[in-house]
Amino acid sequence: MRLFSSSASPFAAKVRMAARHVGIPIETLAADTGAEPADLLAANPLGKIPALLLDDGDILFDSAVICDYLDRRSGHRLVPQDEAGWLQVKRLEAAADGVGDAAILSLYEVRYRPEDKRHQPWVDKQMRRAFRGLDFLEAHVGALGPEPTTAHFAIAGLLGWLNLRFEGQWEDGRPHLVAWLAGFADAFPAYEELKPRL
Ligand SMILES: N[C@@H](CCC(=O)N[C@@H](CS)C(=O)NCC(=O)O)C(=O)O
Repeated sequence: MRLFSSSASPFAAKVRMAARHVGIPIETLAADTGAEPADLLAANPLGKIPALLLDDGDILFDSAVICDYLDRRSGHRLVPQDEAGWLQVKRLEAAADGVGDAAILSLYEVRYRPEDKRHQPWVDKQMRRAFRGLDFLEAHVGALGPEPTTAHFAIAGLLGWLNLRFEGQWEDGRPHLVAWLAGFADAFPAYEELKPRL
């Protein structure tokens, strides 16, 4: 299996960690989404990473669907199958993914738009969304158990990425998330190797 990926992506880090946890080997292929390379577009018509190319040529995206696939392949070691557990994990995974989606859009506004074309109210809206999502995670992360799930990997990927891109801007008022990440890194030593990095 090959994962179109980048070292900084929070979503790719989530998939890398989930695959490592369940012992499914994945070869990572660095993809420059800005260049829209043909092999990435063949694996994901949306041109985004992560995208997974299976050995039989089948393709999968996005990170939530790839993690669901890893969950199925691993005999459900990533998502609890009881309804309450499933709801909790999928809700927190979606919240973490949504925070990442919003914060990335605000970064892209700065990265890809000429200064005179930037629309600050739109950036502000994305950041309000991201911070509300972080507050939601702050309120609920303590209820996650010790056994790693897709929610753990989504939150850890997200916070690792925020430490790269928004250091000093997300931690205040969110002590549970800060402590949770430190605890996760202790409990899942591969985090240090697999977390987002520049
Ligand atoms: N919600 C998606 C988000 C994927 C995503 O936005 N990936 C970014 C990199 S972190 C990307 O491919 N950006 C390129 C683009 O939007 O053109 C997921 O969970 O996989």
